[in-house]
Amino acid sequence: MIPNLLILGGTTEATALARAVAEAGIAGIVSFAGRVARPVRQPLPQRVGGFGGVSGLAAYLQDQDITHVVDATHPFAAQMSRNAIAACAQTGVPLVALTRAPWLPRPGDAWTHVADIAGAVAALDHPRKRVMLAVGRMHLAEFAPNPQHVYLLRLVDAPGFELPLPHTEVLVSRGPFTQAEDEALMQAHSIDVVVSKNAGGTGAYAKIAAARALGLPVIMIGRPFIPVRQEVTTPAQVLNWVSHCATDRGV
Ligand code: 3Y8
Ligand code: NAP
Repeated sequence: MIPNLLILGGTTEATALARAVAEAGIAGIVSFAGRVARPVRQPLPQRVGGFGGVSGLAAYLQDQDITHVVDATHPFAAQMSRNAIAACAQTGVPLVALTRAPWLPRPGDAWTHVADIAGAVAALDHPRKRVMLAVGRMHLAEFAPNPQHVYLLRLVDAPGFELPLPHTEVLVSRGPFTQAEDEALMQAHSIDVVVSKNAGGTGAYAKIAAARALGLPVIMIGRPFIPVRQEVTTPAQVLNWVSHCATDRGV
């Protein structure tokens, strides 16, 4: 069987995997949801946009003769991951997830763990602070119940819509970021508290290290539940999986 991979992308690790797949001379395509204007260039062909739910993804796998699916999406992209599990179960196409461990607090960290975005909103229910809200654009409206704060928003693209918060400073910047940049940013904006998803990996960690260096508290949002699936943590493990796993279709 000649492998033909679908990589569900949108993370630093997915880009690194695409490079390893291209260098190994394996065919594949990287898929983006189309959340941002210009996804980072990939060393493989890429496609942008939803598949149309589980049925759309299952049809895509069959129409494109995909032999393996690698879910390298962000740990908060839970809907995509659930759809991949269902579509691969339906079609018999093998699935592996390329994941990254959650960050763990280190000495000097001042984290408040919350279960989800709503928990982060509840943790902000106090008088005005200067809040670095580095959770992207999609969930900003959920923070509207706490309009008293001054929010520093870091977004991949300019919002393109009326912001749901009255006091904001918007920084249009995509990662990966560095600790030095994030320390300077937090000092320049006199940040009191940082709100972060527990993304794991390296591309978003800069703000966590910067907060620790500056002695700032972090409201850390835990990951959504994703049903069990096979998981690996490096591109080499993905390539090994591809070379060793036969498809149920026996091709
Ligand atoms: C569209 C594809 C690479 C990938 C880079 C990683 C690192 C930089 C840090 C902060 C946190 C945040 C956000 C973030 C990071 C990497 C990685 C990561 C966080 C791109 C990308 C796409 C997206 C979508 C975007 C979300 C948003 C989340 C910004 C590409 C750049 C906050 C997540 O405007 C929007 O609608 C943005 C939406 C989903 C979360 C949200 O809820 O708003 N990522 N990010 C993917 C697609 O269309 O399928 O252009 O490269 C990828 C990256 N973003 O190869 O260099 O691996 O995590 N992305 C979070 O972690 O909290 C920023 O500011 O400190
Ligand atoms: P999500 O909520 O899990 O998915 C919602 C829908 O978006 C999916 O059902 C699917 O639509 C479409 N979709 C998501 N990822 C896709 C992909 N890689 N290729 C094609 N369609 C995709 O996803 P999300 O949280 O919005 O994340 C979207 C993308 O941004 C993902 O690629 C993810 O890796 C990246 N990202 C997200 C975050 C984050 O914090 N959520 C952070 C960094 C990067 P259909 O049902 O129509 O197929």
